[in-house]
Amino acid sequence: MVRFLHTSDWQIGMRGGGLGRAAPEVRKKRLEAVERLLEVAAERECAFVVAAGDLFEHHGVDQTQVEEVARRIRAFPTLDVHVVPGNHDLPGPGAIWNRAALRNLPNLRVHSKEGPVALDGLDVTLWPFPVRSKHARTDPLAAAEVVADRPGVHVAVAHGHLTSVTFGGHEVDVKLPLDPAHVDRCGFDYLALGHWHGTRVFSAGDDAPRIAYSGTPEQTAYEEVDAGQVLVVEIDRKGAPPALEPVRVGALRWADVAFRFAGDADAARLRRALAEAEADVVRLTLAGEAPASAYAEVRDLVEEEEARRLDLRVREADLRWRADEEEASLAPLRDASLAQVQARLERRLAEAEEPHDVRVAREAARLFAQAVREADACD
Ligand SMILES: [Mn+2]
Repeated sequence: MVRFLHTSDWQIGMRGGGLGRAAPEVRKKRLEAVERLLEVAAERECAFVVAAGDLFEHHGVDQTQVEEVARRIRAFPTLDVHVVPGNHDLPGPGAIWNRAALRNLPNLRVHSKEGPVALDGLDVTLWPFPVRSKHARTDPLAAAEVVADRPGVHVAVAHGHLTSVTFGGHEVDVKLPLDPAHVDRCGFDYLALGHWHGTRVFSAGDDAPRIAYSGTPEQTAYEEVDAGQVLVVEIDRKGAPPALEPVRVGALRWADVAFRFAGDADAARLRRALAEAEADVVRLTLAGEAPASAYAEVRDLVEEEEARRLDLRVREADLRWRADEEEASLAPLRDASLAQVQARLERRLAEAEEPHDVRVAREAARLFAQAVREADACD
């Protein structure tokens, strides 16, 4: 029996990642997830770790981050980490893998060439298929040898898109085809994949779960499903169906909250919906037609949420604020200069398109109307 841990896509060293002020914390969480996955491997007595590419975002990753990764791998000296580079961390001159901090790690083995790797003391052969070019359009598995009649467990490791599955628009410019049919053709016991960030398991011809994406250990985007995990893989003997156990190692919780304004008490309903979203990073999509009278409460609520979450994104392109007669508009004003200001504010509101501009224009109109009413009351 052999048990090992399958991981990929650590994505260490992201630049902005579209996360704004949350970026430093997300970077820290990714390093912690690496530590946690190594702990899981040790606790489950995994014989080794396979890491199927994109462990680093790019070759220019900050030296501190690289050393933080190296320090964590070094802390588990009896656990060999077998890396097969992906499209973000290609091998070659100038590659991140050439940094001394990584090169000097005795238990980190970077496989930048194809060809069998027999693992010492184990009845296991690894078949790495590193990415050589981001633009590769040929399937490296097509040239893979048949191992069906060779003794021992054979584990292939690759990075790219399974040609049998359509996932959506992720990295559409990157063509890294992998045909799962080669698993049957060659007789691999397991194909460990990287590139997709959610855990996905596929059956081979014998209905056994022999093909899988482990997913990223720490979720990196809202679109990812079942991210934040690693796979503990157990194979009894050559040809036996692998047993796969997803283990959560990610710390950050992501949530997509969609809210449609539909009537009275909307602000209270929105408050409840947000309270129910137990997440560190929230994307709030507001849609529908909201009464202008709810504007201040919704704005306050969004500010509270921004303060209490690691990150909050508000999308409101499909949200319309219904002009509230008493709040935002006024009867025609007798004072010529006030009427001029009023006309300008209304024009600005009518012309605003960007959500931010609409918000500013609405707030200005509301404050103006309030000021005029207050002045009237004093007269
Ligand atoms: Mn990739």
